[in-house]
Amino acid sequence: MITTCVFRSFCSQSITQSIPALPATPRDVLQPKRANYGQPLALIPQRNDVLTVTPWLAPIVWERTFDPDMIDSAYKSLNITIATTVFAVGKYTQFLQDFLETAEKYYMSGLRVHYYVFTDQPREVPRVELAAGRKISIIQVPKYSRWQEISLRRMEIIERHINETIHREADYIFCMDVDMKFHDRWGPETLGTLVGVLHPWFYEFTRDKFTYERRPESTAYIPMEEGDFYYMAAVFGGRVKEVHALTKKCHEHLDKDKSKNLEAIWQEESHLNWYFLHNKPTKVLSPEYLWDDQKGGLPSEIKRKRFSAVIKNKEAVRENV
Ligand code: 4YA
Ligand code: UDP
Ligand code: MN
Repeated sequence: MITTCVFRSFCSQSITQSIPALPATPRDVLQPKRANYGQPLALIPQRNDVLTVTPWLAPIVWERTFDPDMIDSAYKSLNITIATTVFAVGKYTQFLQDFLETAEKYYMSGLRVHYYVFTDQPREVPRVELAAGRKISIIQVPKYSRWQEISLRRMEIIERHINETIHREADYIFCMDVDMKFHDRWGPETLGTLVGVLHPWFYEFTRDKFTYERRPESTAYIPMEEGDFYYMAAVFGGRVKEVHALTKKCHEHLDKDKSKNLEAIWQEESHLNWYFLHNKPTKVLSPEYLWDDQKGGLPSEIKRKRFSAVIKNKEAVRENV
């Protein structure tokens, strides 16, 4: 009988021979240590006021979409290191103290964090007491004369530094602006293969209002009828390998544009938005993770302000304005 034949030929191979050994993925399969948490109810959404998953099924992280204790207990045992890059060039060294002190209070508490501070003035890096398992490396970088260039050159400097050292020293990486402060928990719920953050001013708008690069000559060009979200370049991250690919591609595109005397409207942020349109983030962070103190009171959808841009006097801190 035909059915028997098919059955026999299938069973004659041993399962272990026919399936090649698969790599373990301990960072995607979480093993929380505690069992007594609130049950996720399939018919009750945690949030009914915001989008919590993208059309490509990446979670959008908002308060109440995750259980912080469960996340903490799952990540604690993994022994991972999170590289965190921050640039403080020229007068921006003044932001380091608050950035680092508040990070020690709220950022990835209990986990290994390796800060990489890129500066033209290593002596201006404040000594901040770090919790166990956390350290700082200081890397000297040149001071470009225009603030736009200081900002956009971060892509190639991060690319190079991942190649040189970070790839051996960390599992995940976040790249952050320095004119920022932490105000509340920023934990391992933010870790993912490729992570972008919604811009605090643009998440309420439709794509035609996004300040993408609109000149077709630029490699960062996004047509009016395309685009998912407007991501802010003040924070991006992911697995080290993925962020290396991101910075490499953005660097290539920045160079290509430069050779045609083009600079995208929002420099590296325009290129980041192009990259995320074509390489979808596997996790998106809500504006809780990138707020702007200039916006005043928190709207009802922002339940917690975790990290925000400090109000700065641009004329006083930037090189050429
Ligand atoms: C930056 O945001 C800063 O220069 C701003 O001071 C602020 O901290 C912001 O980030 C969060 O279009 C009173 C209206 C202010 C609107 C600010 C809009 C700017 O949006 C741009 C893209 C870039 O992302 C800038 O970096 C961002 O400004
Ligand atoms: N930056 C710097 N020195 C400068 C200008 C920029 O170190 O003179 C770095 C710093 O990390 C800063 C980031 O580049 O946070 C982006 O610039 P900025 O924060 O001024 O941009 P904005 O967030 O205002 O658009
Ligand atoms: Mn900034």
